[in-house]
Amino acid sequence: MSFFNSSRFITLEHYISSEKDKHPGATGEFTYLLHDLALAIRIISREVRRAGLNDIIGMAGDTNVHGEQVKKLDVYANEVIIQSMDHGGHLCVMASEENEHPIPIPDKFDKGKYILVFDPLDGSSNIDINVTIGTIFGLYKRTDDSSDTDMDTLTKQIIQPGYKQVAAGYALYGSSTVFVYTTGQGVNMFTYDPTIGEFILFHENVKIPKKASYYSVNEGYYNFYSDELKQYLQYIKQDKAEKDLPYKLRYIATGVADFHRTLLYGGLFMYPSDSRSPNGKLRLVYEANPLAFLAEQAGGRATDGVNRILDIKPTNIHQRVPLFIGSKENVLEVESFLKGDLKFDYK
Ligand code: P6P
Repeated sequence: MSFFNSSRFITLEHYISSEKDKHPGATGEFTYLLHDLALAIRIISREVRRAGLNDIIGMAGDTNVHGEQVKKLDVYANEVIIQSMDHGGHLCVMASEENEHPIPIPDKFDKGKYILVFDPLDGSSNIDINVTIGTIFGLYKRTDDSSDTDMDTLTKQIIQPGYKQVAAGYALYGSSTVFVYTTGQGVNMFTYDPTIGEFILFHENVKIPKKASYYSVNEGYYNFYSDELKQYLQYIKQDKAEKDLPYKLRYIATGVADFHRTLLYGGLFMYPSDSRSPNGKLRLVYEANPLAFLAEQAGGRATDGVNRILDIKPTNIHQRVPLFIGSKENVLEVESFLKGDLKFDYK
């Protein structure tokens, strides 16, 4: 199945610039910001691809041949993004999965009107087995012109509901490096060609299938799920070809990779709450909200099982949220079981 639907060689920079024209009054600041972010992703991609090699060339233990402190890849990715984005003059604050508190812009740099939230390396538990990992980001405009930089003020700037995002996207470090983003004008996908150092458009205005027979969840936690969710999981395992059942299970355990497959093939990716984790595991601000913006832009749906993810008002930067995301009909189907409208007597 080919998703290539662009017959022109268009680079990410060219596409971002051309999109600027679709935003009346766009200052171009946004264009520079995405350009800087794309640079950070190129640098992270290079290091991800060398990760195994780094161990061989003497980055054993926690120091390399130069006696330098070796950083874990997710710590390295975090620093690359911060150091690529803090001096462009476009941001007033950042928030990262790796930093407990907001990341202020150093006084020596100009500040701008945007706020960047990100998970620098999602799926880092998969790094050592060479399984796809990724970077997730969301972008907001500041809510007021306060120049205060105390942590409470900066936190208030960050914890906006997801529908306020002006852009969101992710990079996927898999068999190739892919960059996917939206500015509210649809979802576009680019593949990185390291031989020319450019991201090339390969799928424009991505639309998720309305429904598909794929589901993605960690079935290992089945016994901790609600009975309503168990009914759903048993229902989709039935041998009923006329209802496109059973669904096929796919689970990478890198959320952004499970989402990417769901965006292209359709179906449902979920990380539900369970009896041990009442709010699930995924983070609202820098994981669920960016993916939810992309899903809706591609014609899909994203909820916590009841509420639209993008409408949830965060109470803190790192709060967790249950996530059901993917094809609209697949998400509505699981929601019908969760609220008891659909039942399946599997006992
Ligand atoms: P589990 C990766 O560690 C992550 O945060 C997400 O990317 C992924 O969806 C989830 O955890 C996997 O968690 O409990 O299935 O191992």
